[in-house]
Amino acid sequence: MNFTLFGYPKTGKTTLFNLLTGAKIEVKAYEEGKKEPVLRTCPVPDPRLEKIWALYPDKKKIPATIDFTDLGGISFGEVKNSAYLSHLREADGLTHVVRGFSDVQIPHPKGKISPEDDIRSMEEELILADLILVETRLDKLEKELTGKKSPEGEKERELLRSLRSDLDEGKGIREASFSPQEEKSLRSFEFLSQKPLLHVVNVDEQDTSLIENLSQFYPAPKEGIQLLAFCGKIEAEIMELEDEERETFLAEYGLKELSILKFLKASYDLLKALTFFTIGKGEVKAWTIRENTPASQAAGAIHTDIEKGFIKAEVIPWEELLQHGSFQTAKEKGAVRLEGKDYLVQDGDVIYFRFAT
Ligand SMILES: Nc1nc2c(ncn2[C@@H]2O[C@H](COP(=O)(O)OP(=O)(O)O)[C@@H](O)[C@H]2O)c(=O)[nH]1
Ligand SMILES: [Mg+2]
Repeated sequence: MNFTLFGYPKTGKTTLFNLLTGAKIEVKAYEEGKKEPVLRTCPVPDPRLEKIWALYPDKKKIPATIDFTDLGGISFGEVKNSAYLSHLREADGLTHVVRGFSDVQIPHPKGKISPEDDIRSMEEELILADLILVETRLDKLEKELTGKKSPEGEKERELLRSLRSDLDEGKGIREASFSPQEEKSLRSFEFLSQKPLLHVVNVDEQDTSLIENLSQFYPAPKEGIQLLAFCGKIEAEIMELEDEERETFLAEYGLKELSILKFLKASYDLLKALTFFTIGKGEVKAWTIRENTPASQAAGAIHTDIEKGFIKAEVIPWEELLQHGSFQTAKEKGAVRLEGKDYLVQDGDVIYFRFAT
């Protein structure tokens, strides 16, 4: 799964990307950074994996991962023309990094630091990019439908017209609800205002109290949108320190925790993702999938052969596994359930897949 970091220039995108992924890409005050998007995979810390692995310390421990892309800056008003537009459309979720810090050396293009204005502008820009897409498709569809009967085409036209009127009113597509069929016909558009959106405000070193106090930036949260704040400068400095010193410095700056855990939690929530675990011959491993994934498809995350040859899933919630001390003991006690291919995998399930080759 991919979360793409984007935003206006000099907001702290690369700073955040470094914090999330441990990449050490240089951040600069004067030049634009790298023009090519950079992708890194971030291991997801998970205390449950640690506990399961503690039952099998001889095996390797392999965390789940989530991909982040650092996209580079987009000028105000330019999202619809941006060379990055297709990258935004490819993403599973969008992280909009918002300038909250003041620095006279790094002027804001609008001359004013106002996270709430920039959040609003960006949401409007995403909606505008979708509106253009809808209108282009509608124009084409109108031509296709002149003098020709196509119930399917007419249905699509009706749906797109209703989207157009929502977008015209400034409503993002994620605010509308669709039938499964409509959902399917919209999927290939990859609408930006339908993607999960995380606004991340990079606050000033003087304003760290805002991190826990976000309502002024975004008074009315909407479905599929979340808001977080962090201070890039302080966290980048803290990451330079040894592990033991980090806690002390966080406290000194009045920060509760490093933001990575908050980001990952928000990302999982927004993507409606969950984690399940497997205990293999040589490794204890965590996997990320979407909510409502059937067992056979979850098996496919591991290997397509396991999906193809799926027979049954042996399932136990991680906490119960810990009570029994091992998968084998749990099985002997009858605590491991046998589930079929349609079983919807739950967050925290430990699964052994039976399959035929
Ligand atoms: N004062 C201050 N400067 C920051 C902060 N975060 C980033 N910067 C500076 O802003 C400049 C641009 O940062 P960068 O992460 O490259 O932003 P990007 O252009 O959005 O990728 C660099 O000089 C950073 O040191 C912050 O929280 N406070
Ligand atoms: Mg950058």
